[in-house]
Amino acid sequence: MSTTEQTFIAIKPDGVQRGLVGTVISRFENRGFKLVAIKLVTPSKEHLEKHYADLSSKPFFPKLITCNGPIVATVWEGLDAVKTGRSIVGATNPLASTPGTIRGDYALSMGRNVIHGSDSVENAKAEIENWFTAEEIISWKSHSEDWVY
Ligand code: RTP
Repeated sequence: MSTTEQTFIAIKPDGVQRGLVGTVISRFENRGFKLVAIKLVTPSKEHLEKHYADLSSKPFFPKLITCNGPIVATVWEGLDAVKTGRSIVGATNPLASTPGTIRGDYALSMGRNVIHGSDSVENAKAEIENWFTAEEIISWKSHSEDWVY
């Protein structure tokens, strides 16, 4: 069953450095999702450790939690935002990411894959809480919604 959801999408340091912030935002706007939170942030190691806690046993974890520049943290809202968001993001490994997805169009390596997207509604909730306060999530009426749905 389709439900209205929120998902956490972050443009990673490589995406920011490459000037892909506008491109990523456009992809989500164009699909019909509503932006409800956004900020540029240079995360601490502790913040990244919390975000990637489920990957703490992986050999690449130390690299993952080493901050090498600002990221753009965003929250998007809409029908099936988590699953559809993941399909806009594309597969983790650029060898498997389909052209037309963000990673399929812009990424060539696992460590520099431009973007993060929540992979479940439960993780989206936890990630949104990790990156934003409740006051930073803006509830607003988009007039285009009536034409998307
Ligand atoms: P993300 O969390 O960034 O959206 O990525 P994901 O769900 O598609 O993939 P996940 O397994 O959660 O991995 C998180 C990030 O870790 C890096 N990674 N490197 N073998 C490797 O070197 C490796 N595997 C994963 C990637 O940057 C991946 O996005």
